[in-house]
Amino acid sequence: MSIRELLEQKCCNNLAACTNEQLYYGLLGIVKDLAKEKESNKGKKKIYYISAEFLIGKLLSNNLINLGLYDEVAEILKEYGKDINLIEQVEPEPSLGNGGLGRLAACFLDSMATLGLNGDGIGLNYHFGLFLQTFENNLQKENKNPWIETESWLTRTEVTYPIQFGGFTVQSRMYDLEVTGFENRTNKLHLFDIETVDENLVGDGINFNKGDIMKNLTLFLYPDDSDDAGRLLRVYQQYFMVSNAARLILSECEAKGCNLYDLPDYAAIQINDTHPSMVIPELIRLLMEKGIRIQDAIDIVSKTCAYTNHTILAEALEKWPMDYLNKVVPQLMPIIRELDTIVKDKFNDKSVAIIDEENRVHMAHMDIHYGYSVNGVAYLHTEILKKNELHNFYKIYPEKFNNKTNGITFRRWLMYCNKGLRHYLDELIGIGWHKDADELEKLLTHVNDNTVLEKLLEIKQENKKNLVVYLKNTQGLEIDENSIFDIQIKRLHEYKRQQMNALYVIHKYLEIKKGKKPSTPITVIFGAKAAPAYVIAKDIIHLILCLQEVINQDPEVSPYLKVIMVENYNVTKAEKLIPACDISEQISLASKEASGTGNMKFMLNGAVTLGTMDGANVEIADLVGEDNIYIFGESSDMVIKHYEKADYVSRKFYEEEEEIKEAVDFIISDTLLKVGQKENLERLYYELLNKDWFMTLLDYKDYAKKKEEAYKDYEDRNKWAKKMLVNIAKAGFFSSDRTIAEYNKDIWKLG
Ligand code: 26Q
Repeated sequence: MSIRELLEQKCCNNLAACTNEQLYYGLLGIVKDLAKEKESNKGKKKIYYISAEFLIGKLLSNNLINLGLYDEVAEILKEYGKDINLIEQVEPEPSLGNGGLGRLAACFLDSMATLGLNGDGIGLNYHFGLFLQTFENNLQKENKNPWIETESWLTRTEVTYPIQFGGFTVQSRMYDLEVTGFENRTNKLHLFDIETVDENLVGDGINFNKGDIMKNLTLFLYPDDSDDAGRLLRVYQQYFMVSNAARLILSECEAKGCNLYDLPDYAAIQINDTHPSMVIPELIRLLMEKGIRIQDAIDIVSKTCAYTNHTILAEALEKWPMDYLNKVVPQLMPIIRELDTIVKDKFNDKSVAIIDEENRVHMAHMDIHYGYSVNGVAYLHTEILKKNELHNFYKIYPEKFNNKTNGITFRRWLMYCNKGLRHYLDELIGIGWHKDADELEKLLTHVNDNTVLEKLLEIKQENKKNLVVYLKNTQGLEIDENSIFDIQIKRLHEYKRQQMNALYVIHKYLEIKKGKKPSTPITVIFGAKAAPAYVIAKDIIHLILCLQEVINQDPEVSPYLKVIMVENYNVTKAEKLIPACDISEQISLASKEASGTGNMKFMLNGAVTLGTMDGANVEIADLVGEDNIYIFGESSDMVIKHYEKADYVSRKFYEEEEEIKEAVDFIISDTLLKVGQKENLERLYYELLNKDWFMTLLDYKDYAKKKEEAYKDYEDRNKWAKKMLVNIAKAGFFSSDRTIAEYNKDIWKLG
């Protein structure tokens, strides 16, 4: 049946009379069926990517593109006066992740299917995912964020397992999502759930009774924060995820006739950060239940599991108290103790123990000892792991350590979100880059071609116009399409230093007030969610919202400078912001951002990076060369030394630099206190002055200088367009197809 006939059959007979809802749900059904037709479970060995987060974003358009149907469907709908852009608005966004790590997992699934690899994802079916953010009185408010509807991309399966916790058992159920590859096979994302979850448990905002596991196990994605409340629930979630995963993996392998001693020939398990680490003892336990001796079970599992590290922030490296584990998973304790004893017998080094002197279980340590591969996510990050954070492990197992620089799927982050650029590239350099991202380099032959440069500027302008309309419609914000769009969108964290960007905004505001006006107007755009319990992060959001109110409403200033805080920043909003960006802010304190992936998305869409030598910025700088990036700030080596010597004193910078003092003082000025809360602003002020753990004031001056340089260069449109072109041309390296090909070649080794 043709797509047109399918649409008529599934949506309503007269397409012109269909509502966008009818069209969306009709398309959902059609696409699900077509995706399933390409399902394949071929191949002896399978890679299982286990992750607590899969930030997949909306799926309709993405699946249409991957199935090669997007243009055809859009065209048919247009004939009937329907706009696919409005139809896709009907789809709720599943926010099953916090940020980078979750979005990376989603890009990886896309690339595995695109490369034709036999690889599935395994995770949890959170009913509300990450909270929905609203702003009230210039403060962040959290609300629940439902996404599961009667008709959705999820398919209920008949797979269920009894999962045992200390004192009670729950019955799981597996739901599947189709993962379409670009012009290739369909893989699956398996999300586990329980049927007793009670969505009515949620009261005001996102508060709920954390004690009733039967009712709340998969209610929420537990947010990335460091408070103690709910940590126990997180352990329940993690064990539930990995026990289901382990059972599924063993049953699939056995169904293929695998002798369990040969498990590593049938399965590779990638542990995405430490959240799924309990899969190691759980697999050992299940193998022992099947009659395999513990030493053999350990040996089998150690050849099957591989671990990816995504952070060097100590507070994010999971260490679970034995008390927690004794309560939640008593059946794992003898195994974890045995794994620890083997390590302690072998190595006389406390720093590599699994169970430490405070009776906490170090999940990463278990992964490194009992996995066959350990990887970081960008060159610098892996080097820091080897030289500093995990040095003692590197000395023991140098052969296990490897780097896999992150990547992004170009289907979503260029072909879909920037159709203007996509079509122009197709015209100019052909469509080879769709399958081989390195072909983007063909653009370089046009670097001195003014027609091409003009066209790139034109596409960017069009994207900026679209964003202006979008922000007007969604948040009632007025911005000047001819201003510089300077954008920082990512989770709110002190190490990412949104506060440094805000200090510059204050500086600029004060300058304009004094009569020094920028020759090109500037729009500084932020988008960020703060973990609900992360006090200072929420104070930084408060500061930005107060600045937005003061600056945008000041007629003296707003023609030259505007501040925008996008509400509820998520994948859908990123898809609109990134193509419209001129300057990409990647300003983390060097050594702290493992990789970053937003930086890659911006570059691919022709934004120029303003950043520190951190994470994958290092590789971006290397690829584009110093003329096409703005690098500032202290090096990671120096930063690490400052921490070692504990010699950074923020107050010194405040006292010695007038510009810094003025900006910091403004946080508690009458102007801001008029629109803001004293408590929040004062707390932030004192934090910057007395602690500033992520060294904002250290890098501020260099940051401001580089930013001014970028603003000035922007005015030479031709020169700027060349920078855009080089950034696009050199982005091929950051295709997640390249990353996944490397994982497969070095770690998974599927045929
Ligand atoms: C840990 C313990 C308790 C509660 C929450 C957590 C937790 C949750 C989420 C810890 C970390 C995360 C997420 C981390 C993350 O997103 N890391 C990012 O991973 C990206 C993909 O590799 C990198 O590009 C980013 O640099 C890194 O910050």
